[in-house]
This record gives sequence, structure tokens and C-alpha cells, in this order.
Amino acid sequence: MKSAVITGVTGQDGAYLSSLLLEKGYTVWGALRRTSSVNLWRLKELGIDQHENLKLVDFDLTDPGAAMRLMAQSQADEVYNLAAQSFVGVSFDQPVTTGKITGLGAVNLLEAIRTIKPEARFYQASTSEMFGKVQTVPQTEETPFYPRSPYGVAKLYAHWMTINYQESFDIFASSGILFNHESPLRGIEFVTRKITDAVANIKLGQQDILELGNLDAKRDWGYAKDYVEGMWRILQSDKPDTFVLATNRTETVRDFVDMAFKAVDISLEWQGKEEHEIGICTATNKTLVRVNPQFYRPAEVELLIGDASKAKDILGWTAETTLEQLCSMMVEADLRRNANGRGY
Ligand code: NDP
Ligand code: GDR
Repeated sequence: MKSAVITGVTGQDGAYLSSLLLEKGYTVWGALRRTSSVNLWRLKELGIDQHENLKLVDFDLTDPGAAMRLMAQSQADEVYNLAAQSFVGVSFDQPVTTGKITGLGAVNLLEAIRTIKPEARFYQASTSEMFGKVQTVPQTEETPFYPRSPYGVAKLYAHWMTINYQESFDIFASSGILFNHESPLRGIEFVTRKITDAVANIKLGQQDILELGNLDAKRDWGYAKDYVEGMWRILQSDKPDTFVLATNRTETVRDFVDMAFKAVDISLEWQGKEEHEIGICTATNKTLVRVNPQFYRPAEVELLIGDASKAKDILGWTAETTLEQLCSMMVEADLRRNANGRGY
């Protein structure tokens, strides 16, 4: 039986990856940081929080000794580093914390692998945010990086350290450059979930208006469950490498808003420009969406679209779920939760 460490087990991807690996018969060491209130709702939603092969252990990615002990205790065959301060907007206000967790944190794990179990395989959760101010379209493994946020810069450091440990110490250390991936388990502050949660509340008469930032940003959005399958395949490959995982389709935030309202039979008409733009319900003439510059970022990533051909050729991986399917799934989940007063 194989064993795997998953850092960030309480997050969106950590929950889906745990579920996948448990199904495959792994022992999963779910590394979670101590917080004053327990944060296991995603593992609960997937029905795995009490699984006999899920071992939850206290861990903080910024603590080198904790990383050493985690490797010594688990003797894991595979280590998936999914923990991060992962919210781009917050990284502008907390650049040092973001650097410590999202950047240096990865090196604590790489050091622990190098010292305790050099034959373990390591997965680093790299990101399309590293492309930032994109220079070519679509983005591939060869596209130059130009991060536009402290988060993107920290991730780029961790990305290069992963490559460096592979080249310097012959560790099986790989990265997936994953484009945005969403699900009903997405954190509520990220734009897709903020939208589907608000649409559900508006439909249920529990909220009047949705306020958003830049509606013109374009993202390549996929389904998180498809993407964790890609992470696992990356570590089953013959050799360590870097892979882009993406859908090769890009839409604006405004398109996603339209799609989410359509899922509850509301259509919108857009009026105004930039900070004055509003979305009006065509049936009732009520303003349901408004731009609030408070949600703008100091520097924006305007356009992301990925080409996952390498992952298809080498790993046999493709994104299966369409954006329409993903959006409906998220809206339905939020309708169900919010009707029961159980929003997360
Ligand atoms: P989430 O924000 O949902 O989860 C982040 C996880 O990291 C949480 O479990 C959080 O714990 C944990 N964490 C934060 N700080 C620490 C710390 N100091 N020590 C230990 N754990 C910590 O992210 P996702 O699941 O969406 O993403 C997973 C990874 O993939 C992240 O690294 C993210 O940056 C990266 N990524 C995500 C993409 C996406 O579109 N989702 C795309 C590309 C990359 P807690 O619950 O206590 O907050
Ligand atoms: P992103 O995701 O920054 O791409 O990072 P997010 O959903 O936060 O933003 C996507 C785009 O939407 C615009 N936007 C808003 N964003 C938020 N959160 N709230 C708003 O109100 C809003 N209005 C407009 C943003 O400006 C942006 O352009 C995610 C994270 O999961 C990262 O960890 C991951 O690495 C990348 O995806 C790939």
C-alpha cells in the first residue's frame, strides 16, 4: 500500500486529492495547521473525514522541524505540497507572510525529503499566476514567466526550487502549472464561488446585490476534481517534469456571472463602463450586479489560457468537465446549502 503526504488537506484541492488517493488504496497523511476552529467541512462533504486510512496530523509549512518530523513519521512515498496562502488579492497586503508560506514553505518540505527520504516523490502546486503579464497565447511550459503579485512571485520561487532540487539532488520533484480550477468546495472569497454563492442567495431572496471588481479579467477555469487526477498522474510519470493543466478555453468574469445567473433562469443586461458598470435583471429591471473598485487589484493578470497538450501526450490527461457543467454544479450546491442556511 502506498502512502502520501498532502499539505493543505483542508483546502479545495487537498480534499479532492485525499478522496482520490483513498479510493486508490493509499494511506493519506493529511497535514493541517492548528487553528482555533476546526476546518474539516470539505473532508466532511466528501464523506472522508473519518476514513480509517486518513491520518490527520498537525503541521505548519513555515516550520522546518515540523516538515522533518512529518517525513520521518509518515515515510511517505509521495508528497503533494498544496498548502499556500493562495489568495492573490491578500498577497498584496501580506507579502512577507505569503513569501514565507507560499515560497519558502516548499523548501522546508524539499529539505525534509532530501534529509529523511530522498526517494520520495514531490509535487509542487505551481500556478498560471506565474505567467502573469502574459507574453504569448496560449501559455505552455515554455512560456516566459512574469508574475504580477506577491503570490505569483512566491510561487515562482517555489517552482524554481522544485526544479533546482531535482537537478541538484536527483529528487523526483515535479510541478503542475495549474490554471484556475473551481468546484462547490472552492473558498468563498475566490470569484467563481463568490458569484455562485451570491446568485443562489439572490435567487432565494436572501441577498440584493453582488459586488465585484474587474469584470474584464479572462480566466481558463476547469473543475478541481479533474485537476487532482492530473496531479496524481504527474507523480506516476517515468521522470520528474513540469506540466501545464488547463482547459484551453478562456472567459471573462462577466461571462461567468451571466452563466451563473442563467443557471437560475435570470438574464442580465449590462450597462455602463468600468467602475460604473452594472448588471440589470431583464425581467424585473433590478440592478443585481455592481462594480466596486474596492475589489480591484494593484496589478492585474488580464488574460490566462493554457495549452495542456504536453499533459495529454505524456500523461493521457485532459480536462473533462465543461465550464457550463462546472458552473451549474456550483450554483446547485450553493442553492442547496444556502436554502438550509448552511453556506460556507
Ligand atoms: P486553498 O486556499 O483552498 O487551500 C490552501 C490550503 O493551505 C488550506 O488547507 C490552508 O489551511 C493551507 N495552509 C495555508 N497556510 C498554511 C501553513 N502555513 N501551513 C500549513 N497549511 C497551510 O487552495 P486550493 O486548494 O485552491 O489550491 C491548492 C494549491 O494549489 C495552493 O497551493 C494554490 O496556491 C495552488 N493553486 C491553486 C489553483 C486553483 O485554481 N485552485 C491553481 C493553481 C495553483 P487552512 O484551511 O488552515 O487555511
Ligand atoms: P485568481 O482567482 O486571482 O485567478 O487566483 P480569483 O478567483 O481570486 O480572481 C479571478 C479574477 O477575478 C477578478 N475579480 C475578482 N476576484 C475576486 N476574488 N473577488 C472579486 O470580487 C472579483 N472581481 C473580479 C480578479 O481580479 C481576477 O482577475 C486563483 C487562486 O486559486 C490562486 O491560488 C491560483 O494560483 C490561481 O487562481 C490560478
